[in-house]
Amino acid sequence: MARLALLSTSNKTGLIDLARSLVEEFEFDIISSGGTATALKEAGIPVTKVAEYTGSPEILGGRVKTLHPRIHGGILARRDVPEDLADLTANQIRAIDLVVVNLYPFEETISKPGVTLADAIEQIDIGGPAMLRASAKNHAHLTVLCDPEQYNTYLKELRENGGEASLEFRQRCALETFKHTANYDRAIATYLSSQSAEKSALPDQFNLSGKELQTLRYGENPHQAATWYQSGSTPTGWTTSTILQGKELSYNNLVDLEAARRLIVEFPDTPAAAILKHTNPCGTALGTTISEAYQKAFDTDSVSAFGGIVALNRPIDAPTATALTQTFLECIVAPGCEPEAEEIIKKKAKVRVLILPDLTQGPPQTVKIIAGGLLVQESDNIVEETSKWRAVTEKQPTAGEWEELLFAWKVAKHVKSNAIVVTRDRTTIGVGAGQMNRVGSVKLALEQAGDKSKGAILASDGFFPFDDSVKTAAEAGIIAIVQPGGSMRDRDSIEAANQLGITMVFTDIRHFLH
Ligand code: 93A
Repeated sequence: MARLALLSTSNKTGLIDLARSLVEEFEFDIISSGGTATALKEAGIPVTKVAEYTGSPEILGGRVKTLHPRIHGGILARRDVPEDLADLTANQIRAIDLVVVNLYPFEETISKPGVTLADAIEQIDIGGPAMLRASAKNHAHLTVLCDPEQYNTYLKELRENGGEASLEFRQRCALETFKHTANYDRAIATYLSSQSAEKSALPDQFNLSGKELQTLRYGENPHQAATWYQSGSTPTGWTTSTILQGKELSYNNLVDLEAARRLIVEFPDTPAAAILKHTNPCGTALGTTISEAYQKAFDTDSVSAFGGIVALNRPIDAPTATALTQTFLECIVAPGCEPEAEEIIKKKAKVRVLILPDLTQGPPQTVKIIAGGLLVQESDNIVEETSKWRAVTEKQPTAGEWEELLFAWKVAKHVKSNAIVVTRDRTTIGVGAGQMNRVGSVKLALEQAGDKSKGAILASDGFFPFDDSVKTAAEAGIIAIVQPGGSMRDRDSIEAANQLGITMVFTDIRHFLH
């Protein structure tokens, strides 16, 4: 007996060609729900209506079309279980070999302006997902297709395998199908929760849309598989970026790019450049032009800049492009790129260049996963205001020093704790990151700054537990310090600063970053 295919599709794209091949090339019989059967008949393809096959008419205005034991029995029967086969025979049910369903267009419907709740509810497909899930469950015995894009691959599979779809192929289709029905239900749940006063516990950004943006080559290390998903229902942030050129983006690239983006948006009013390695800035600077800012950032630590991630808050112009091509970089992100600059960077074909027109679009929350839970916190988006800071030493900062302190403080916020940043002329000259004791980070930052630390400014993301950091800073010639304050021994640090002629400011806010 010929094999049986069940076709029930809302989106009729590719339907006729598929059905014609099924009938003419592979000798399938076809059964279809009302609208699909009509479309096939009009194209001259032999088809039996589901209602004729089951003997039950479509009822409730189409709400019940395929929900029938002759359909679901034909899908779910295990062909290697005699009792199942006996049930089929006893109930005059034919085993179904192929199920092709695509669902009522729920998401399209709710995206239309003025859609009512009643319209949306009518577009919740019940029979379609039931057939898809049943078929995917029984993929050991049949093939399920849920998207017109799969039709040609399926026909190719039959042609290459003597008219049969391999188990591996059927497994892949089953997986696709469960992802598809899961997304479909998620879209319904998201929509309904948006309609009710009771919002879902997790914000929309934690709803993986299920849209795989990219299978990444690997994760943090080559033995870790990784995928980039879109979060939330609409594309935002990096999902909206354009890739101008370069090698494929990696997991680490994306993590670094995000850290770079967060840092660079601290400086909206002035051309600014940051170079990051392993999410820490090895150079950050402001300039009168973007190329000046980049050069200053690069000069902070030209050794670490090798293989770095660069973020610029102004479009790349020709002079900046020329400077960028002088060293090996992994990635560059900017809000734009002038055509001349594009030509220059092309010479370094491997460097990834991303255009992100709106660098400020960041997640409102961040998340960490721990065993058995998610830790969700607000992003560290506090607006820094020097007017709220307290100068706690006899020496008070000059107007210029206030600005420099603010610059250093904003950079320190984006350095892994314990973070110490030494700056002058709105340029980092030393960065101490991720040390387990604060004075260790102070020493690292000052060592990097070398002679340039004389007359420079130092920022600390957390308070000084002892006066040792102040003393070490003074020895190196630091003239002003910004730190949160709040230690039991603040007095010791303030006294040391007074004795050593250093200015110190408390922000009363700390910026741990782990
Ligand atoms: O209203 S339903 O949930 N009830 C059903 O029994 C049913 N069976 C198939 N929707 C149902 N379908 C869906 O109808 C399919 O998922 C497909 O989207 C659509 C195809 O209908 P037609 O063949 O009449 O165009």
